[in-house]
Amino acid sequence: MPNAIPEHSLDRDCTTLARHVLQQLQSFGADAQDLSAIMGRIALAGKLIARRLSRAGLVDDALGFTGEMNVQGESVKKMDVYANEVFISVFKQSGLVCRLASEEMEKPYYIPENCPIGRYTLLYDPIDGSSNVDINLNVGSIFAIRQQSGDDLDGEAQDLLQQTGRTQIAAGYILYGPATILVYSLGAGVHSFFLDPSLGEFILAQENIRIPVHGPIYSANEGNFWQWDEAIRDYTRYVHRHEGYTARYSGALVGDIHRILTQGGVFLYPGTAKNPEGKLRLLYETAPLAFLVEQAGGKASDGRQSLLDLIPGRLHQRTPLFIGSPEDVSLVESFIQERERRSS
Ligand code: P6P
Repeated sequence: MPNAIPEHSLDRDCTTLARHVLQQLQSFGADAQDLSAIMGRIALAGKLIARRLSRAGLVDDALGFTGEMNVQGESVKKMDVYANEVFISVFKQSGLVCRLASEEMEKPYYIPENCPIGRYTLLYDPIDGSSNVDINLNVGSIFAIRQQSGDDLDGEAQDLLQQTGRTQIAAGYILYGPATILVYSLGAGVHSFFLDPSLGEFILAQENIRIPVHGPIYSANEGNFWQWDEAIRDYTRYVHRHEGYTARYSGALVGDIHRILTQGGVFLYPGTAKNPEGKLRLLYETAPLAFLVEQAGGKASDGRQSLLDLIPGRLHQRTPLFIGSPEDVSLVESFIQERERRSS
């Protein structure tokens, strides 16, 4: 009997995230199973957060501010707290990770049970772009997985402050938009999954995503124009004056990055005179995204060097971010180099 359902669509529907991880690693060994299970937990966190976001307007106490300030000095949204707790809850009893380091927590959360040394650390921004939550615009979660090294006896996670982003084992994001999608890399290409609510599964959509070498989009908060270095103002004037560029900026990093990953261009969050390090955090925002974008053939720098070569001095260290198509990131860097040449 001819196939009632095209073979490929059935096979695709069976390519869940957990299965894809094992395919990627070409192994069914213990480490591969652990990573597959970790990604499955991250997917579960994404489903729980997506469900909360879809009902937020109907659930008491889901929206608005808690009245607290986080370690970043930012007002905390109720959804930030909820999403942070979701990641803790899905990993607490998993036996898969030892520590969770989050934008929302001053210090890492240590899993209470006895955790074998050398296991994994989850670094995450539970809700990135939370200013969009109350107005029903897209937000995201950003995650990275690293191997714990050393014994961390003092509970300060010092090993995280001795490694570059190239030690990340996996990284990615979940974008909560009209559809909920998960984009990740284990270091062998970038792959996307769509959440099928009818199945409750993230199903493979695209493998080996490649970012265009150049694209029309530049994504920056031009409200900061007069706080930027002259080099970034030079770049901005350039794209204003040349055909073929268009500005897109959502106020939520994950959505802006996903647009650039798909259509090409560059996202900029430069430092300013007041905050030379910029706003975005290295360990759980810019390094995971740099890992992912470089895996897709893109580029990510702090304006002078690859973001993946930076070693954080503090858990919540911030970095300037220029990320996207290689030609567009290099163009921004060329304006920085030109200004430095002139001033030397
Ligand atoms: P600004 C959200 O608060 C965030 O961390 C990123 O998601 C976003 O790209 C950036 O900050 C927006 O910052 O200063 O433009 O509001």
